[in-house]
Amino acid sequence: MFSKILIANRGEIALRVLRACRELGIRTVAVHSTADADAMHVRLADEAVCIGPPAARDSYLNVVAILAAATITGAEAIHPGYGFLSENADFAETVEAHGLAFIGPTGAHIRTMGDKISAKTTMMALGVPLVPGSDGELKSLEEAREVAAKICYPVLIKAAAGGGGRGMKVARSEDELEEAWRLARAESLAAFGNDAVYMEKYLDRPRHIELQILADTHGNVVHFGERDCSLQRRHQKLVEEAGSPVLSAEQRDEIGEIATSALRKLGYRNAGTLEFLYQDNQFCFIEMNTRLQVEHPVTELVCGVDLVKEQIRVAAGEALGYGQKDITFSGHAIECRINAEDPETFIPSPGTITMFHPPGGLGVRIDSAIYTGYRVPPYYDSMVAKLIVHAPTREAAISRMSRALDEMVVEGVKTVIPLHQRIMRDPEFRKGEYTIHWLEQFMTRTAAG
Ligand code: MV4
Repeated sequence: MFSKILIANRGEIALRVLRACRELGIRTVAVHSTADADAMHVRLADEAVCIGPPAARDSYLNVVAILAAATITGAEAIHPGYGFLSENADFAETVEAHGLAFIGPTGAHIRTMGDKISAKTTMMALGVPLVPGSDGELKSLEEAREVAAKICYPVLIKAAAGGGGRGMKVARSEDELEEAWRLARAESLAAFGNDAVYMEKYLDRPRHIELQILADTHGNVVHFGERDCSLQRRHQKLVEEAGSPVLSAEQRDEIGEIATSALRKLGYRNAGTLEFLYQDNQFCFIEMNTRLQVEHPVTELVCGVDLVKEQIRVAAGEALGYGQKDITFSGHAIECRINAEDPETFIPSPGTITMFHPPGGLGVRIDSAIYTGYRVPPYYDSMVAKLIVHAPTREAAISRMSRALDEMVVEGVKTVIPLHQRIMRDPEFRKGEYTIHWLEQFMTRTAAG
């Protein structure tokens, strides 16, 4: 096992990783920008190194400074958290070239999954179901026309380097195809410096369901079930649940078996998430995330597992020590992301938190690095806390979340707490009847004034 880990991140996830290290008896090195000198992860770590000015590109994305910090402190491994360098294949390889362990998959696997076309081609070859679409990259507008005619409109043109919906255009009929083709390529080139695109049949009312995977370096691969992340706005997730309100245990076993056997054949290691669109009782793989995700706590609560400890153990070469049949699912968990934003416009609201009172009680978990007097800096994303609840049933979890949201106090900055309170009380949400479009429609339907 490692004796010292450097945490290449900030905020709640830096604290989350630090807590796992503490429980494993591993010393921690925090890195921070000048804007984060008073951050909780810096205060709680055994050692802290300032790696640059506030802008992420000069600090949390500064590979040279992070490697220097690891070297001077004698860290043996780096945990990247999520965001920042977590899905940067070159970073993972550079870390390992310096004789340190990267707590995550190999650079090669990160690279394969980072390109959406190679991710799909790889998964298809391994027997994972996909959305009908082009066989890899579209080479010309003519080819786009032919594929669209075959799979039928509406279709989507997507960027190979995409993510977060950028470079993605719908064509509802052949007259819209040329424009979609041109815009998708232009947007993709501008955003990612790569104009490779592919095509998929457009699914009009899918749910976003993802599967949590964990693999060791001895060929053992397990899954920890699914999360339903359909409640999002402009590709920002707001509420996540485990399990999905629409999936049966049999369906979970079935997609879990397909996914774990695929990743076993691939020789994947560490944590990963397969993202699916789920519509008409069918799973269609769209992308894979090669990192720990923001919403991992809902999985931890229903499975009773510490995913960060598991990541560290397998990165140190330990075998899982358990199999799929040892993983059981108990009750229901919900996470609400608490962002320092206006609850109607989602405009960020940085500033000083004049009062923070976290909710508590049975089945309530808060993952957060804020405290009374903390200044939310304007340089990073606006999530200040994750409120996660666990209860025997979905209905009880929703009641518990409502209660916990009522107890939670964050003063001095605006937060999305009032929006979460409205969602938890909504009859459609309570029935579990929602798709990826639900939140946008809900905001319009219930708009103030
Ligand atoms: C789709 C889709 C419908 N049909 N693909 C959006 C970003 C990227 N992760 C994939 N996305 C979508 N791909 C097909 N064939 C709808 C979306 C989509 C979406 C997916 C997951 C979560 C939220 C979303 C919001 C809008 C669109």
